[in-house]
Amino acid sequence: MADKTIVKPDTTTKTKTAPKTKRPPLYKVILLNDDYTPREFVVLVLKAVFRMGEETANRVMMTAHRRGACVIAVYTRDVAETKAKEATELGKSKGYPLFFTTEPEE
Ligand code: TYC
Repeated sequence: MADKTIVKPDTTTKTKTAPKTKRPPLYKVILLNDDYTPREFVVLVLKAVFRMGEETANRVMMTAHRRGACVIAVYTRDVAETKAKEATELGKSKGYPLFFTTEPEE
């Protein structure tokens, strides 16, 4: 006798997980104002460590000078911390209290 079993198509849904291209969390490097570091020196450090042009470096320095702090750039944690440390060390080597800090981006 012929097999009359009805085979229903499999209609179960499979949830496809989109392949995740994970981006690493980013960290802001922040320049803090102080009363002692010469403006020209801050500009020099911004150009050397953060590869800014004269104009951008000047604008960033003046923003920190007027407002107390200025976000400079965002990088992966490692790069942000290394650059902040490097820039702070440059000031320290000249006896200036120039300070760069890092903070995770929301
Ligand atoms: N406020 C400093 C001055 O008047 C200049 C300065 C600007 C220092 C920005 C730090 O992040 C800074 N000499």
